[in-house]
Amino acid sequence: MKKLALVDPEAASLVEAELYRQNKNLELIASENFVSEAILEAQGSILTNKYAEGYPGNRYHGGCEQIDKIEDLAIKRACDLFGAEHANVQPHSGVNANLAAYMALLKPGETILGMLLQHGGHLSHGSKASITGNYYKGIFYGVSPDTEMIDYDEVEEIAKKHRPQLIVAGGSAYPRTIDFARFREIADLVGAFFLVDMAHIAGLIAAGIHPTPIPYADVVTSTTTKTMRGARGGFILSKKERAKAIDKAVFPGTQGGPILQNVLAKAVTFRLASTNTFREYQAQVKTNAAFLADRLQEKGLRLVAGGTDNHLMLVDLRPIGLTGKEGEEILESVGITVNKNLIPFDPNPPAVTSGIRIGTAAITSRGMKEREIEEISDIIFGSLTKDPSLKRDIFRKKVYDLCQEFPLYLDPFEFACI
Ligand code: DSN
Repeated sequence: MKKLALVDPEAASLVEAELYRQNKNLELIASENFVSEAILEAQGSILTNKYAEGYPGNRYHGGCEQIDKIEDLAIKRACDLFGAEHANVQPHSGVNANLAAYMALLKPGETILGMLLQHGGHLSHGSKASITGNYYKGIFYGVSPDTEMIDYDEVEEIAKKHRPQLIVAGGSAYPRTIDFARFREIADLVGAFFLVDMAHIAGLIAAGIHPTPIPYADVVTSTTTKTMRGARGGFILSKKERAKAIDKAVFPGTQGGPILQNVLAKAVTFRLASTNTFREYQAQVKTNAAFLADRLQEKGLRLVAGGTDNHLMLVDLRPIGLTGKEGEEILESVGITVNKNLIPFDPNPPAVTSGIRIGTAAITSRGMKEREIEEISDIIFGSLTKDPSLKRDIFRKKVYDLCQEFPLYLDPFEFACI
């Protein structure tokens, strides 16, 4: 940041302040993580100077010799890591990856059967609030009111009734394992394509800790952030037969030139994700999530779907008389960052909600394990009350001390990612 501080001290001081915030707070937002310094370096590299519309060997700009090698490297590493036949590493984000995949598979106005946003799905799976629900017709499945898990028989019933052209699995707040094989059977029954958006669980899948969707899905979309702990951006995996349509739908269909510094950072992300260190890290993410879920339940908090199989959990705050918004604000006041989140059958609107979503990917990157999780569960449970006599500064100090013990970005070679 030395150059930035010289050229634009105001901007540099905001980055410094954000680094301080990241360092001194416990990050429990399930979609966030701390990337290695290698990723930061790649994303800040001189590749930002280049335009390269098109694909390796077939560009609309000159001077792409090195760029082609970099994109080929990212593609090969993505295919090797996930066992896919084709990868497109150009989508600027997960939503862009989904948009391009829909464009490759569907005609405007055709029907997408996705998971209800309120039950753990994602805006880009056909919600009316997103272009995906306006350009295509979104219909939805949810979770069972009894188990709060996906009811596959209900998915089958809805699919048979509405005959969608595409079924989407995956989401942003579903704590249980997804049965991709069953989804494939349902898609085959009604002649639909099957797409898996694995953005949240991609790291677990890369490490072999969550079943892979690759043998079952026509197309798999993802980001390289979240559990992947890498570049800001998206990617699409598919069988060879869909490669041409997917590539055309990304460029020129929905994007212009790729963000090449991020393509480079994606290549680095896939390399890091193929190491034993990464597999151990993912195992600890899952262990930490299960441990935290158990501790919170032992203390009496209600978890949606009874717990977690992955990196995230949803806590229903209604039994302790709080809304999700209040829970998020209270935890923020003691230095814990989470997000308010709708829970299945939530009576509150999205700006209020009845739940909070908690994930363990970021704190595990800092090196925290069961001992720290035990303390974090005490802090969360102890803070979550409206009682004005509560001494929040005591919890704030505990969070601060924990963060001091696991500093961020002080020594690139010590930081747990390499
Ligand atoms: N949907 C956002 C989240 O999970 O936080 C990002 O994909």
